[in-house]
Amino acid sequence: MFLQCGKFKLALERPLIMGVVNVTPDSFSDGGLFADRTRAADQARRLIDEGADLLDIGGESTRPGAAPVTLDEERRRVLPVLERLAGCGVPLSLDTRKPELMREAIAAGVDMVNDITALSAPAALDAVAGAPVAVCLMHMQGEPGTMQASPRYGDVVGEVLGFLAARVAAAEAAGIARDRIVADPGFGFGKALEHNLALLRGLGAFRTLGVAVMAGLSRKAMLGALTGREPRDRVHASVAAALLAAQNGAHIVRVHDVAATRDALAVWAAVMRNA
Ligand code: HH2
Repeated sequence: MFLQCGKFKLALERPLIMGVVNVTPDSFSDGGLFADRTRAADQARRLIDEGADLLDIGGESTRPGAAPVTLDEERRRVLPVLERLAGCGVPLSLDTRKPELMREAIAAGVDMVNDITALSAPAALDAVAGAPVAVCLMHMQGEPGTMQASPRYGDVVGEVLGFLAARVAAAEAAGIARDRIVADPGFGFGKALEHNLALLRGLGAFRTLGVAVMAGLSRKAMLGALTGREPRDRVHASVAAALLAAQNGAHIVRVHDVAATRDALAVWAAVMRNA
């Protein structure tokens, strides 16, 4: 199995590491650290040195309670960073829900569009369908501003899976082949701790979608709830969560701490090879 990702064709035989670079003043885990474009590009290169297989660049924080940013502001944050990273050797993903910015980033050479609203904005499918970019379709219940107020599910795995199956079908109908699609249950996006744990436990079910599966647990509030630690001190918990995600079927793990995740996955992969 492989993922067609712009200029790259990624083999999905071992879990891939997506390194996160937030070009934002307010992201929950690293807000403000890389808001400056030079710092963001330096951080991206550091993550590549640490072993990132791909990078996800974001210009809008979607942490619970975050306020939306305007198109102009988001563009001003991410496009110069994408330009600086052109030819960096790994695929570049843009984390955005704005179709106009998707088009501009594709024109600037981005390899993947990661959308927390699963390309549900009018014109989003059209914006990405004609280019060879990969797309990540993520599940979210509600909106970032209010999503953690009272998330409710009967059967969380079944409901998230049903939503993603419908979005994969919509993407295919728009002309996006399965080998370009990634599905992500959206840990922490309108989910209480028990929902996140059920999704991590049941991640294997998402393989039935027949597309690459991504999991993003890095430094999230659920790990704070389990350890009592602040976001920057959740590295160990994040590595454990990434390992469990890989064990349970994730093809791609989206993380802030690439070096630590890389080491843990190297041990896991060696054990699995000889199992
Ligand atoms: N999580 C965040 C943002 N984008 N995209 C996908 N596909 N999956 C995720 O789990 C996911 C995501 C939130 O993390 P982060 O980017 O570090 O924080 P913020 O939204 O505050 O910038």
